[in-house]
Amino acid sequence: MVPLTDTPLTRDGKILILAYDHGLEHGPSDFEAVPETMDPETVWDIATHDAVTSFAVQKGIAETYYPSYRDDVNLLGKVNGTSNLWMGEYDSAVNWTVESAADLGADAIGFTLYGGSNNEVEMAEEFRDVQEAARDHDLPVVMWSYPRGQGVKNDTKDEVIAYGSRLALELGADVAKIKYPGSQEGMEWAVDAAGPVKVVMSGGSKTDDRSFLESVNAVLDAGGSGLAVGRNVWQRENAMEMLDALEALIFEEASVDDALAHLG
Ligand code: FBP
Repeated sequence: MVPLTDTPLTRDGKILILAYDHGLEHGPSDFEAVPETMDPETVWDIATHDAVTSFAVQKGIAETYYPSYRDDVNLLGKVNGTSNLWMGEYDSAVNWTVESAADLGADAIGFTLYGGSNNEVEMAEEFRDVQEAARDHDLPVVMWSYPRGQGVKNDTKDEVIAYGSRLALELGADVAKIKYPGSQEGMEWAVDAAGPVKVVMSGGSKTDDRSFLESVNAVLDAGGSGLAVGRNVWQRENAMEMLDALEALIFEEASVDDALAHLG
């Protein structure tokens, strides 16, 4: 494993990844809630908040904007992804090489693995190549570990989510990004299953302030290392205030009520 304390991916051992690959994964409708977020610069500006330990984007958004933000943002190069227009079994095209991301200055690499998909074998082989190339560049690897597809009847079951975090350990990731199982117990199982791999919760669709912060708090109480979040930050008009709240909760051990006080 890459010692994460020596990388920009963590702050005091905790992680807050801001994700903005939704234009590829979901399409431009995700930007309707706050139309300014269609312009990547709006979200790059949000990513300069101190709470954000790295910003996860695809190659095109990285190549176009990272040169203007390299002093203020740590880049997590998300090297695979698929559009919502794809209607086949779950899969994710490798759109970017680790070498190219490293040349641009990436601080970490991100990769989606759909365990249980009929494409799992090919995806695991692609992950092997990405992970080994990342090791050559001393870059930590974050696995978006989402068991999905024909082999998975219920992707929200605790056992399935813990299997996802275990896959990250087995295959050599440094951080596992998993869906929140819905309870602290479920999250504890997923954290245990990952061993020394740090586990972060995937933000999910936008919810109300308290429910969102309570789920983040449950993740931290379960031994999770933080959050990888997109819509629950930049689909809010007060994205910077939400990051103030998350900074208090994740890095300053504030209570949910104290964190909520940052929201106007
Ligand atoms: P959110 O916090 O908005 O859920 O973003 C996290 C993320 O993993 C993104 O990186 C990705 O685009 C999206 O969720 C994929 O979500 P799903 O596959 O569930 O549609």
